[in-house]
Amino acid sequence: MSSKKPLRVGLVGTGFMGRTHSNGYSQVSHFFPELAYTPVMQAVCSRNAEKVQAFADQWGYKSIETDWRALIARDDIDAVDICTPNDAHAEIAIAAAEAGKMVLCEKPLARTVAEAQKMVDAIEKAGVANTVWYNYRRLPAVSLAKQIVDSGKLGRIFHYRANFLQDWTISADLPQGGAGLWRMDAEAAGSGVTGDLLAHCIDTAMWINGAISDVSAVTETFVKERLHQVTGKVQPVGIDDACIFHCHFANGSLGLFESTRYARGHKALYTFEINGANASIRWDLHDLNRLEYFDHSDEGIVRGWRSIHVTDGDQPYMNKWWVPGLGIGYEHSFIHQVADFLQSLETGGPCHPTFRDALETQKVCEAVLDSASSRSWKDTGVTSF
Ligand code: 4PW
Repeated sequence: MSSKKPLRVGLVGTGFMGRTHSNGYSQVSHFFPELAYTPVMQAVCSRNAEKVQAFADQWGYKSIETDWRALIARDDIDAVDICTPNDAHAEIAIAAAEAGKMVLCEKPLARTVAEAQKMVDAIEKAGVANTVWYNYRRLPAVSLAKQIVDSGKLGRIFHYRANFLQDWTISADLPQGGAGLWRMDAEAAGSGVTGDLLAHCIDTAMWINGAISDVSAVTETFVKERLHQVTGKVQPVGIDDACIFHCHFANGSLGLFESTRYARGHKALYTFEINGANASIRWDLHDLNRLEYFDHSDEGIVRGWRSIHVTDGDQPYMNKWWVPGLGIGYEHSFIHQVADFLQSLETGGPCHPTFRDALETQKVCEAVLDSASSRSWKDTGVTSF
């Protein structure tokens, strides 16, 4: 019998993110044994009983539900974890908060700022623990980038640039909507690459470099009509296939962001680079344990880009894993988020990004889309982060 306090989790959604979160719950106590809480995979919920049972069997959930309302009504669930398509986030999160459950929500928090604001209001009124799964913050090399910037080593920051490039929607034969393709459907997703991919870049950027004040954007939808899997009709495509924006950060630096699902050859290339007066940093998801660092104060004969293999025990999260030199992967960012959430229950502090933090990211996303449609600069309304 474990002496740990149980956190009984009810997961809603059994797709790609349902798997990453379930892996996080399964692994966390093996690698963070000092935590007072341990997740208990109490129930998983999805509409199809056969599929959800198979998921429960595969991942070790104790029970299933086919209606999220029934899951929320259970008194043996402490935390509801939302891994559904984006159009269900608000309704489930608000109902869960009103029922006094802790809420963990996949990114982006919502489809719009209005929806996100209602979620924040419900969460804060209920006073329940909450977090949003902007997982890339918790890769050791990305955390180290923040640590280095916070230390002041870069000096005044001039530039922040980020890309998130994919190529999976180039075929005009790819349908939109329905299972596996809800990201292609504006009604379900809220937006295309802006909410799906740039939201990650914006969260990381504001975490490391502070608030984004105003934006100027261009978006494009390269394939204008696609078969909709649910209606069976060929319908206009409402999502942005690509988005490029530039911006001012509140600290005076300039930002440049690009995301597309039409960059042939790129599957999930998330990169960022930060240039300061004294030093620069760059990172690439395809080599996620490595942080590149250039320090102008290095002695001239050895000055150049250093390639830091972020596997040392002194570096963020790494003392939890193997021995120096051995890397970890994408899935570990979710394990770290579970660990940090459990830790926050112990300390009573927030687990960032909270719903309120994610609302600020949503404001930037919405300003980006408004800027592109109005062809004008837009203030984000974000003043601090
Ligand atoms: O959240 C994003 C997803 O919707 C992910 O980080 C990468 O892009 C992988 O899948 C999509």
